Amino acid sequence: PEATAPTPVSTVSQYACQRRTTTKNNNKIFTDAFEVLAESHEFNDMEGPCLAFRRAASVLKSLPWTVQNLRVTEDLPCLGEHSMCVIEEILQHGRSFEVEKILSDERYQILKLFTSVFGVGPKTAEKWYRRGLRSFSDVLAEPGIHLNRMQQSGFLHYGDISRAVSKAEAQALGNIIDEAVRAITPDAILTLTGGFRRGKDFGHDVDFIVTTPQLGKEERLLTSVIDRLKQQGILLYCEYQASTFDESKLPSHRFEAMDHFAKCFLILRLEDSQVEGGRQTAEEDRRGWRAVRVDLVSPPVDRYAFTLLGWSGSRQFERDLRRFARMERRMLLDNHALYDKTKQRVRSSLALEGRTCQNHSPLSLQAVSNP
Ligand code: DCP
Ligand code: MG
Repeated sequence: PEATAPTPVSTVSQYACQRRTTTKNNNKIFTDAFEVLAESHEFNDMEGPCLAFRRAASVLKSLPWTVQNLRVTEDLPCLGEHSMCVIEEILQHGRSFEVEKILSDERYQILKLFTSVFGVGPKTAEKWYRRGLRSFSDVLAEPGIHLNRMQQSGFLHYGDISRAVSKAEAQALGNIIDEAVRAITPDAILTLTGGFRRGKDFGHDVDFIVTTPQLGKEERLLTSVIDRLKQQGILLYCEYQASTFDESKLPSHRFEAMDHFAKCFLILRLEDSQVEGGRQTAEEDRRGWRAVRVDLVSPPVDRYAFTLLGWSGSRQFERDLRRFARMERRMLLDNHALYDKTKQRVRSSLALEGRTCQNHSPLSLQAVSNP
């Protein structure tokens, strides 16, 4: 229920992992504005303000009520002066002029367009922009621009992979991957993770963890799965990264570092007929299939809990979980392990299973308790 009387704000934690958050966002008008501001700072390589706006958005997303006056926000954590000004503007005028200025800025628009291509990050987008390129056709016609394989398929499948993936499509992909892993190892473990595990209705990709109950047997699982998808003719793109996992290493301090497990970034061909209830297709889209982004990660089974925890997201939740571990528990957490600095030992995965392994069927789309 959209309560108007705020719950006591003093109970809202500064850590996303200590806030119960549903998929219903009661403050979208504010959080959309913060997302634009965060992105614009990201394009200007200003990490501090970028993270500050993302943190502010995350706090507002956790509120079971809509912010209706500035006073109630005064006691909320993570809302700085700048965020407050934006909220005030929106409360007064229904919109933020600062945000509108960014949205109409050419550089912002172009960088946003370029980074929407799979394989193009802010650095590449900025490089293209500085060369005077302003559209996809500019980029594709520019002599001397080398597109890597990922970017080439990003352009090739642009329309499909910029369209959101639905729950039904995620489920259909789950069935395809399930069949592939089980043909290779009947007792394989397959789990849907990422945004769909948090109960989101739509995602930009579908994330899965695949492993085997026998330690070490997971090493060749992913390459076998990839071979099989290739044989089936549904592998449109694949970037495979072999494992560089070293179990003697302590958890990393850095958040943005990716984990070291074997993983692959794929684009798969999904037939409409494989999606329950059929796929919603527009008049002009009668091919009978679409391209979808899929990520697979394959940890050794004894690191399964940490991988599941690390890939369930959201990004802010993960960032704050690590910050919470470090600041409040003197522990280091990453996707591989949890290290207790006080006792100077690595904790077993069991300590985390209460939250992560809720015993629901591996491919179920049932949401976890804290999105
Ligand atoms: N993740 C992370 N750090 C990264 C990349 C990912 O912690 N650098 C984690 C958090 C994400 C999860 O992995 O929630 C999956 O990544 P996605 O980018 O697929 O994000 P989501 O699945 O949450 O959202 P979307 O619906 O956009 O796919
Ligand atoms: Mg995802």
